[in-house]
Amino acid sequence: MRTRATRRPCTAPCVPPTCVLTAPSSPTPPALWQNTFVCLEEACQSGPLMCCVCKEYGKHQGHKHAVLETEANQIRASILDMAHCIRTFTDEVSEYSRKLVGIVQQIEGGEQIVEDGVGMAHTEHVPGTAESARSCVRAYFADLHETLCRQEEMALSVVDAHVRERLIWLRQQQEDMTILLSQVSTACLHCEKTLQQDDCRVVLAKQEISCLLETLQKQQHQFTELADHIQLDAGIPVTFTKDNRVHIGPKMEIRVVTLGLDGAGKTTILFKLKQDEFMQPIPTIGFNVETVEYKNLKFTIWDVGGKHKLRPLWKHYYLNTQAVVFVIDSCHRDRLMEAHSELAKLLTEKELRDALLLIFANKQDVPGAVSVEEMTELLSLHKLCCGRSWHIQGCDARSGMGLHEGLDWLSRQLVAAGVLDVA
Ligand code: G3D
Ligand code: MG
Repeated sequence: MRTRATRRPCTAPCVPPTCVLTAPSSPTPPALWQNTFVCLEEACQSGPLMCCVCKEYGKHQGHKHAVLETEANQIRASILDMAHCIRTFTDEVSEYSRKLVGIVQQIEGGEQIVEDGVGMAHTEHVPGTAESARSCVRAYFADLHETLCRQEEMALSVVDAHVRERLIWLRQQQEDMTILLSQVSTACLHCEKTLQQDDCRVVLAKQEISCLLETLQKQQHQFTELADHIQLDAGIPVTFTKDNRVHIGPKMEIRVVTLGLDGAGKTTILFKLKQDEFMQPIPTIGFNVETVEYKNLKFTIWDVGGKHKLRPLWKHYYLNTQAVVFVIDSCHRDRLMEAHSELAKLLTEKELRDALLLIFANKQDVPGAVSVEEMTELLSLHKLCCGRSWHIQGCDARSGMGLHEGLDWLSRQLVAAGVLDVA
């Protein structure tokens, strides 16, 4: 398909043709006889023509003057001198105006004549940049809409599966209770019958009755235990994660891995969060794992040993990890660069691409500890963590100062809406 020159209606202001200044070809008309001189006084420039009479007696008496023809020729020469500049200036303005017309056409788009394979010309609509930008916005939101619809379907299927399982369980319980009730009433009938019988028969039924009563007692015990453990509640607590997944249940489970150099305070943080009391940690050889419940979150925290030899093992804990807690010893300035290089390595790991990063600047209780601001600067954290969700929190693992603030940040990043209990 060949494209011919585009013809669109011109919407730009009309550009005047380039003016051409040339010296007059015909002789200049003669001046009126009395104006033979030109006054050169500054004050007379609004009416500079003078005649012989003015020069001798009139208002120009004693003023400097020049011959009219000479002065006029000088002015003509200076106009012609300017001609080149004026031509360039006019060309530049015209070129700029043409460009403006072109840009407006490119933004608005329009009709274009094209030739098809057999040489037939027809007009075709060429989209302008405005239309392309609108299409780009539409495509973006269509994509978003599609993703949201898919996420909504997935979330609904999670709710449906939860409801289905719950109803199956409840109906099973209903059936069990019906069976239990019928067993109890059969036993009651049997006991009632025995009560009506003569002494001999009552005595003969003793073993059977005690067996029956024992079974009933066992069943009652089992029922009480079950009833104590199960909360009969029609509520369906729903939580949304920031990536639009739905979680059903009072606590949302989050997998977190705690990393950092040996001695940074990882284990102390874990113990403090778990027991809310300081326990003297022993150097971690493998890992510690604890579940810490905080607000509507249930963190499964993996505390992995930070000694040099153990660091290659860190990667085994990355899978499905939603957050990394990186602990730095703020009072060990000479190990900051080592911490920086481990953190930098960590951030290149593919499996941790979407993981949140919470940095604990630990041991803030120690005098002379590096402050959060200084650490951010020293480790170039803005540059290092660019493009990911990260936060640095000062803390003191021994007293627990700052730990909950860190977990609060994690919870804010993970949960889009609090637990919405649909009761
Ligand atoms: P790790 O698990 O990262 O290797 P640990 O680190 O939790 O084993 O802690 C290493 C040492 O630092 C421990 O002291 C611990 O008590 C101490 N520590 C941890 N957090 C803090 C803190 O916030 N402030 C202070 N002052 N000390 C802290 P020991 O003496 O057992 O080596
Ligand atoms: Mg440890």
